[in-house]
Amino acid sequence: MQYPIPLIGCAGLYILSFVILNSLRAQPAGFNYEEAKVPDYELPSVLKLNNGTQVTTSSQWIEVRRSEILHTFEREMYGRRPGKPKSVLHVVESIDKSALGGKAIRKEVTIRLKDIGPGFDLNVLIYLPPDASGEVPAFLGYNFNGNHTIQSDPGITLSKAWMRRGNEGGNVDHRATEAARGQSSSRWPIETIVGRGYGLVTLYYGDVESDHAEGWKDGIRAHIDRDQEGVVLDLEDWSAISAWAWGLSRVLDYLEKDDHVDAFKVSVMGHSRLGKTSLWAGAADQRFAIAISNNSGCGGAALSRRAFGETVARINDRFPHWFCRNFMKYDENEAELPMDQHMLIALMAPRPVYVASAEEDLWADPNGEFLSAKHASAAYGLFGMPGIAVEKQPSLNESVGDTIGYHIRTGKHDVTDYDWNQYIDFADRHLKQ
Ligand code: GTR
Repeated sequence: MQYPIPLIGCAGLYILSFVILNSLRAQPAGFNYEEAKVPDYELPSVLKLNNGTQVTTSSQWIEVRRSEILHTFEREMYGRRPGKPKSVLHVVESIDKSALGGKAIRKEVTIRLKDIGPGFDLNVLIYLPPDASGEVPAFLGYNFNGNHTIQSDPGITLSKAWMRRGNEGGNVDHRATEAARGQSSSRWPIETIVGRGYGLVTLYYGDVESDHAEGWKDGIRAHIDRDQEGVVLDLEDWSAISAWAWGLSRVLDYLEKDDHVDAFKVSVMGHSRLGKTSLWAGAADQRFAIAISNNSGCGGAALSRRAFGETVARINDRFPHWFCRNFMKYDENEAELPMDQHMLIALMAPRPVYVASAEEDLWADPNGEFLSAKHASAAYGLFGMPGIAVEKQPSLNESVGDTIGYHIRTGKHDVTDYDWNQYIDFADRHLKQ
């Protein structure tokens, strides 16, 4: 059968404009996407103390250099954070031992932050292997659109929180409806995760702070005014990313008490802005065994000085709430940063860390993510560990590295089964010996 020509024309045009629009959205115009146009830059040294002394031993790292770098990131980029809240209630809301047709145990837990404000709850969803009798290692990561989106399991409580997506993905007027169930399931291969002996722990990042410039008003930043040392913490001394990272630590507090999860073997994982969050969570809280950054890009794994794809000025302009006030000093001024993102990755040392890129995700600067991982390796050397152990970015769909893992896969900015399979293999290597 032949289609009438005008119909092909319209459909063709529609598809073409859809493809162009999508790629424009993924790779905004007016930014650098060419390696040859990366400016010359010099990275601050991971191994040089602020007073210029060279760090040569692991004890210098543990006792001095690590906290110097951590404080620099706190002061200049992500901000400080509060300590552990005093009054917290953990309520196990439900356990279903035959979830997903008997393939997993599902558990829902409320973490009620009582000293923060009435009804301030973190709603945690946990899947465990069906035969889990003792404690299992687990992946912990925020979801973007509510727990109910990670699987079309009708037993998951539908989130009542404000959603970033207004009228798409099953939301109406920024609130979830039944139609939102399972909308993000391609990013959460639960059966694979539990099938390989891991738990999956997730919660909606908007439970801690909604992701927009005024989100702090209903989030924890409106309620806490002291950092962990008891020093005054103004709103812009910290940031949404620090608040979200702090929330992950509160989930880990709960996991320390959960009989089914081994809290010494929790890998904190996140995609994109939540990958920036997982790296900062792992840096700030050394209880996390592994940190995993999936396509985290600018403000995450990618080196800021390369100004490839998204830049410091652009991220601060579009997302002024993600970083603390001081970070704005570096708009179009990356050379003045006293640190760069390789030092964020180095803050995991000697714990394992995994950085993943995607070929089409130029906005996130895949090579800048790789170079960060590579330059962080110096800190691992102090412990006699090889870090990434390769000089050049590997070919597509090849996972490399030792204590620092890395891959660049084909495809776009997303989380895929390929990514998860690498994370599970990496966790097997480091947590299951
Ligand atoms: C983009 C932002 C990136 C990345 C991404 C995401 O708009 O420019 O830094 O974090 O959002 O989180 O999906």
